[in-house]
Amino acid sequence: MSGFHKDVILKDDAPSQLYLVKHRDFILGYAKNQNSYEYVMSEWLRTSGVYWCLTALKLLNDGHLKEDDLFKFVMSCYNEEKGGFGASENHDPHLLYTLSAIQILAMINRLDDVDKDKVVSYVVTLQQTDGSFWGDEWGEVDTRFTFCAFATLTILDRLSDCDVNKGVHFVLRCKNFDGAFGCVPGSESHAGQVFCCVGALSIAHKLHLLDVDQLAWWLCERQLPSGGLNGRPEKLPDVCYSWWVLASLKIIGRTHWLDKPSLIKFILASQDEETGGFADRPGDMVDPFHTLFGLAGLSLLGDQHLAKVNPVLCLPQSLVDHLGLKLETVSSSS
Ligand code: GRG
Repeated sequence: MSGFHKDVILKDDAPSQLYLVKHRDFILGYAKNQNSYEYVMSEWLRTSGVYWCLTALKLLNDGHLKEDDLFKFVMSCYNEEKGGFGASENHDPHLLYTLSAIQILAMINRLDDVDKDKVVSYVVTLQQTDGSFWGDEWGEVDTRFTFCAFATLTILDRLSDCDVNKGVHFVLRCKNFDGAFGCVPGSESHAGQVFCCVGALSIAHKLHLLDVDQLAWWLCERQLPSGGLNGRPEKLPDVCYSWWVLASLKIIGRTHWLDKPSLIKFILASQDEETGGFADRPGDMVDPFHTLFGLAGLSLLGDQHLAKVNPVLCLPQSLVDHLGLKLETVSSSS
């Protein structure tokens, strides 16, 4: 603990260089070892797990995963009747996994092999009269699902098939007195939800509706003396917020308000120098989720060894450019 914050103390001998090859081997080993405890226990989120692994490899400029196998896997999760994708074969479709599936198909250049009209229809029928989106037919509402819907539709070049203005209106109702956003109107501000709301507004080209400086202030307050970022006040730092917080700041043009060198130090200290991979914080177990968001955070911080990442879609910037996707950002100011 340090000062008045919940925090961690970085050890003097914590990793301080980026272990590129070890991270590649960690991700490839994770994908290959289908009998491991971790692999079996992650069936309920596999489509997202595959997206984290594939994106991590792309940021590492590595092309080792077999794209035909990935395509077969993604299509095995497709529900032809409903038009959405589930986490694994025979799992119910959900917007979370539909976005991951579409992100994977975009990365392996197979978007034309999916019935776009059906996927679009699955997404837009989940929009409610107040503009919010259900995650699936069971009716949970969350700003994560607005982001997933907007992102899926924009990758398919079909954003205008939903009611964008109503979606934006719902997002703005989730803004709190502190300038940040929660899951639903009136719920606690959280950096993950801020990312989803700022990302949705970027896709909709409505960033002018934000109070950028107030939001940037709240996001910068997430940085702790260790250099790491937390997701809300009085919580421990976690490498994944190097994505949710930093990407939000990137979209609103305020990354220079953070102490970048100390954030880089915290992210690097969260690597496992023996096995490869990143953990939520130094000394914990590594996993593909934190590995992607550690690498993506370092990419946003300008690491020259990594491919550039798009701050809204968390896809390689080269792919976003190739698809011609136009996502709004605010230019940096003092
Ligand atoms: C990756 C482009 C892209 C999109 C996915 C699903 C989604 C869209 C975004 C999720 C955003 C989110 C809510 C992230 C937070 C994840 C997380 C670590 C939650 C943990 O919450 P708590 O309360 O942890 O357990 P804290 O850190 O508050 O203690």
